[in-house]
Amino acid sequence: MNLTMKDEILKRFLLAKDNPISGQFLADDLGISRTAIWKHLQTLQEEGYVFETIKKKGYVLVGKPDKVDPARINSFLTTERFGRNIHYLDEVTSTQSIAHELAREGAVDGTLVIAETQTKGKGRMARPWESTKGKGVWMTIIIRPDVPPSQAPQFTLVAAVAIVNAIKSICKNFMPSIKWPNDILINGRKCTGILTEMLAEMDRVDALLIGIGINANQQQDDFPPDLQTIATSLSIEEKEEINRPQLVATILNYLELYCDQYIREGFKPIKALWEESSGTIGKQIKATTLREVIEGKAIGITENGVLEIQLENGEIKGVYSADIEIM
Ligand code: BTX
Repeated sequence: MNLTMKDEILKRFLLAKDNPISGQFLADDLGISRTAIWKHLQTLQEEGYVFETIKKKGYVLVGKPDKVDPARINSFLTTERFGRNIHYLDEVTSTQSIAHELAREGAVDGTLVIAETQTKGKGRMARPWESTKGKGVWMTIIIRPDVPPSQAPQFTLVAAVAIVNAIKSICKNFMPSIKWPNDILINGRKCTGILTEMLAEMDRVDALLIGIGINANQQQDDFPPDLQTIATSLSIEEKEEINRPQLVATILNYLELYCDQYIREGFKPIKALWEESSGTIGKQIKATTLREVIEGKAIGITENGVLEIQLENGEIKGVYSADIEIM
C-alpha cells in the first residue's frame, strides 16, 4: 500500500527533525481537518511515538518506537520505484510467502514486504532462517525485470553488491565481504543471507522475489546456540545501534540503481563491484554442489555469475550453485 494519511503525517515529523510543526500547517498541507490531524496524532502516540507540544508553534516528535515502518523507511528513500509500495507486518511466517501471493496478484516492480519477525524464515534448500523480533531486517523485494529465466541467479549477485555497499555506507568500524553467492560475512561470521526465488514462464521472468535477511541489532546471546559461533550482527561489529529503516532504504536506493545499471549495461559493471567486495576470489575453497564436492582455488566469476574454480591439475570448473567453505 502507499503511505496512509497517518504515515504522511509521521513522515513530515521525521523530516522536520527537531523543528515544530503546527496542526494548522498539517491540515492545510494534507487537505484534512485539524480534528482529523489530532486523531492521527493520538493513534501515533498509542503506537509509541511521543510528541511534545510547544506553545504557539506546534508539535515536535521526541520519541519513536524502534520499528521498520513505511513512513520511516520512506523518509530515507531516494528511489523512483523500489520501496514506493510497502507491505509492513508485525509477524509473518515468511516474507517470501507473502511476496509470492502479492506477485501472483500483480504487485508492481519494487514492492517491498517487510516484517518485524518471521516464524518460518527460509534459507536456501529449506534451511531455517532465524529472524529475531525487532532486531533484524527481514524483507522481500518483488522486482519485474524483463530478462530470461537464465539470468535470474545474477540478481542475487546484484543484491549482494547493493547490500554490501549499503552496509559500508552506514557502518564504518568493519569491512563486510561477500561469500559467493549469497552470504555477507564480517570477520568470517554470517550477518546476511539472500534467497532469490522466481515466478517465470518458459522464456521470461514474471517476477523475482529477492529475500534479504540481515542481523542488525542482535547481541551475541540473542542468537540460538547453533548460531552462536557462526553468526554476527552489524551492531555487534559496529558497537553501535543500527538505524534499521535507514539501512532498508539505503539497500533499496542501491538496489534500484544497480538493477537499472544491469539492465542498461549488462553484468560487467556489477561483476567489477562484486569482485571489489568479494571474500571468495583468490581463496582455496571447497564447493558442495548437489552432485559433487569440488576443491580448488576460486579464480573469478564469469559474465553469467558462475563461480570458476581451478583444480590442482589446472582444470577450471564452473559452478552455478553450491555451498562454499573457505579453507
Ligand atoms: P542459507 O541456506 O545460505 O543459510 C541458512 C543457514 O544459515 C542456516 O542453516 C543456519 O546455519 C544459518 N542461519 C540461520 N539463520 C541465521 C541468521 N539469522 N544469521 C546467520 N546465520 C543464520 C540464506 O540461506 C538465505 C536467507 C534468506 C532469509 C531472508 S529473510 C527475508 C526472506 N524471507 C525468508 O523467509 N527468507 C528471506
